[in-house]
Amino acid sequence: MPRTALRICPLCEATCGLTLTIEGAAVTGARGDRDDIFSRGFICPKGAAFGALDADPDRLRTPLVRRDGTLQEATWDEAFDAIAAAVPTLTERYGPQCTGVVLGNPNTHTMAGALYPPLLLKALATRNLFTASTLDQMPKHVSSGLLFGDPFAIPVPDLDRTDFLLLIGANPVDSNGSLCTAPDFPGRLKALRARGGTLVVVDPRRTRTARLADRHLAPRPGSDALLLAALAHTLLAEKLTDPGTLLEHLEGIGELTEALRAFTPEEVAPACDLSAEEIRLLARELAAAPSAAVYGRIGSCTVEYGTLASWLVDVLNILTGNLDRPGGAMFPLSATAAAPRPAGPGRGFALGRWSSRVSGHPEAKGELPMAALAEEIETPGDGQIRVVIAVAANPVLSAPDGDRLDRALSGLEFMVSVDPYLNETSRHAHVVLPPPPPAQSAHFDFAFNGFAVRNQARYSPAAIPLEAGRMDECEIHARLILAVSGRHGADPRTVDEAVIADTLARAATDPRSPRSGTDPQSRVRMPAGHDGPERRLDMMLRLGPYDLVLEDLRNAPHGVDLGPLTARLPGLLKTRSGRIELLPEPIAAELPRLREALADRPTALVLVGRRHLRSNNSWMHNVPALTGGSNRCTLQIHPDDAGRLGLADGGRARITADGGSLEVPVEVTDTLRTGVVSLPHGWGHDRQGARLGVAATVPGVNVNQLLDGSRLDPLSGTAVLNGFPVELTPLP
Ligand SMILES: Nc1nc2c(c(=O)[nH]1)N[C@H]1C(S)=C(S)[C@@H](COP(=O)(O)OP(=O)(O)OC[C@H]3O[C@@H](n4cnc5c(=O)[nH]c(N)nc54)[C@H](O)[C@@H]3O)O[C@H]1N2
Ligand SMILES: Nc1nc2c(c(=O)[nH]1)N[C@H]1C(S)=C(S)[C@@H](COP(=O)(O)OP(=O)(O)OC[C@H]3O[C@@H](n4cnc5c(=O)[nH]c(N)nc54)[C@H](O)[C@@H]3O)O[C@H]1N2
Ligand code: SF4
Ligand SMILES: [Mo]
Repeated sequence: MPRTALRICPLCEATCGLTLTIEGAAVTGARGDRDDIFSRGFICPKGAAFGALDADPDRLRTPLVRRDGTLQEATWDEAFDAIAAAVPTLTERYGPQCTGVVLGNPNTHTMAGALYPPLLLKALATRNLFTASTLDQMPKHVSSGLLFGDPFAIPVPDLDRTDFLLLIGANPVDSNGSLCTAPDFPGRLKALRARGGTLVVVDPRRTRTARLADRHLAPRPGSDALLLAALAHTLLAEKLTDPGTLLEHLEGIGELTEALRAFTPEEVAPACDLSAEEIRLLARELAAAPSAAVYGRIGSCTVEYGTLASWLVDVLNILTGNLDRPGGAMFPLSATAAAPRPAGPGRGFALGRWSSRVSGHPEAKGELPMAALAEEIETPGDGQIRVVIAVAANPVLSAPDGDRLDRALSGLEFMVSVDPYLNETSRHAHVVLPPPPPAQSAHFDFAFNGFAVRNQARYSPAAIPLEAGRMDECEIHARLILAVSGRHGADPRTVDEAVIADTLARAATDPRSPRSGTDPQSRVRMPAGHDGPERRLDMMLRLGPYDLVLEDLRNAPHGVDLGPLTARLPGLLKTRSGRIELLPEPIAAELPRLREALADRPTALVLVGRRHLRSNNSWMHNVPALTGGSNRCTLQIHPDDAGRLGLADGGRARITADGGSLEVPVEVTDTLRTGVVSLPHGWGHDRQGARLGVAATVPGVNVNQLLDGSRLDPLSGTAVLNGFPVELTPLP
């Protein structure tokens, strides 16, 4: 008899509630859970393929251990024995900085990825942390750190109440949203239009999102910081600013006005390839809207001035008085966040507290640029990385110059991958530790609830019991931490219990914590749960702002609605001044570089990426239900450019940039503006030694091979993945 079970979908940031159909130990169907308090039945093709993804025969079932040069199936004990025999010896020999930790995107989609990596870093005592953030949203963390003193204080558009939404470099109709968790993002955009609101999309491609908009601007890629600076300039020059109650929390508005003086619409227009009139009009509309939110994503982050653009997005929200008010850009408050504290000065946010060894890149939020990982492994000397622990990461395809990283990883003395697949990256590991498929894992969105357009909390216990021979990913992480730190064989629960004891002790004695002084017998201090991760979740809920316990979530399988977003200023500010620092010093120091960019003009051809609804970065090309159709690795080009270059639809071309060249199939389409071509990322599944049977049949090419890793947004260390120059030649 089939049964059903609820499971939050971990396949993108929308966190839809799914109803899984389960027969025996297999997921045979998935539909949207109509009673889910947040997603209300929405599902996309990826969620619908949950069962196929769960059952992918290429998923590893047992650990792999390298013996005589080849990866062979092994028991869990053998795998952790191998790690315990290697890592402590190497760190003793070379010092703790010989280890590097690489964290990929799915860590934000698992409980294990939220709870254990900080402990792993502490156990290794290394500063060599590389994550997908420096291929993604690090500019936003840096701008929030500088403006608000907290890199995680990222405001989200109050989608369901706003009157005006300006989307910059985001395509939520295909991506389903990012740094803005909103199941059925497309439906919410349509609802905005239906209630008389306005949607403006800024994107060099006429995306499916742009097609929903009232207005679509298609500027030259990489020019958003200039456009946003001109919008802010216009608000200030035309006295259209209205910060309202924010004013008392602002520092530096006079300095900001001065710093943006050069960025008039007339000055930026040629560099953006827009008209000064349309820029002025947009500024006036933004100011006139009863409520408005500006939101930027990948196309505003992984570009040359990513941190400046991310900062200006919130400068606009502040100047128009839309930050922290309903219908504007608001700060969510998740159920596992620390309970709000009284306002006051904080510790502030510092950049560049240390630098990378080889190129001297400043750290940001404790991370070094992923684009610098290969050189840190390859370059001999004190502090050379010789051991890599990669968790849910495939940088060989996701980061610039995968061929170089490929060579670098193959020269490591030891590598561990926690990954369900033997893929382009994990094939270099000495030990691969495979987590179970999602249906066998419990789920709670520690990360995405903090970016959700409505405050809510939902918990999914594992839908299917762990298959024999499987190990829960939380236990894998706990055992890994023990194995690398000389505590191999200890009970993995001790890892969680140490965190619980430590956190409760700190909460009780922290004078600014609203939970300080609670007596040891109070309900706040008595976490419960079936295992370590559940107990930690329960503890965080108890210490959190809503006075919830895990049992409350168990009793509400479709979720607990915690209401619309509410104002959080000034309590959340952690700057040294205790105010919003509008023109932080590192930003001011970057503005001269942006002034020089006023002289930039459209060049012959630049490349941008794109995402396909039925795909996700590098790891979903192995599921037949999600492949084929329009989900192809083609080079899209405007008909005018194709004609000029002698390229035909369905033909082939050679594309060349700084880092290398590739042969690509050509797709002619007028959805791009002229001067811009688009190639998606996550492809290039043609390397030996991977075990991705379906993906290998249609491998595509790795767009990141066009990059050499030297183009970075300097403040955040984020790779420039969009808007770099390329050349094209036809192939017979
Ligand atoms: N050119 C270009 N490059 C890009 C981008 C772009 O837009 N253009 N986008 C960038 C962005 S935004 C990102 S986030 C990065 C992503 O970069 P990565 O995180 O390196 O890439 P993913 O493809 O998400 O790979 C995730 C890995 O996690 C594994 N995995 C899947 N599920 C689980 C799980 O439950 N547990 C564990 N332990 N592992 C799991 C997969 O098998 C895969 O190996 O790529 C970046 N690269
Ligand atoms: N289906 C699907 N969903 C996903 C993913 C996926 O791979 N597939 N990946 C997930 C991840 S890891 C992330 S980070 C999110 C990303 O979520 P989004 O940011 O919404 O996704 P993208 O499709 O990368 O949208 C970026 C847009 O920026 C445009 N762009 C490029 N350069 C510029 C520029 O210089 N200026 C402007 N204004 N626009 C520019 C591109 O044309 C593109 O349409 O999506 C997540 N969801
Ligand atoms: S939109 Fe995202 S969370 Fe929702 S079903 Fe699709 S992949 Fe899953
Ligand atoms: Mo991402």
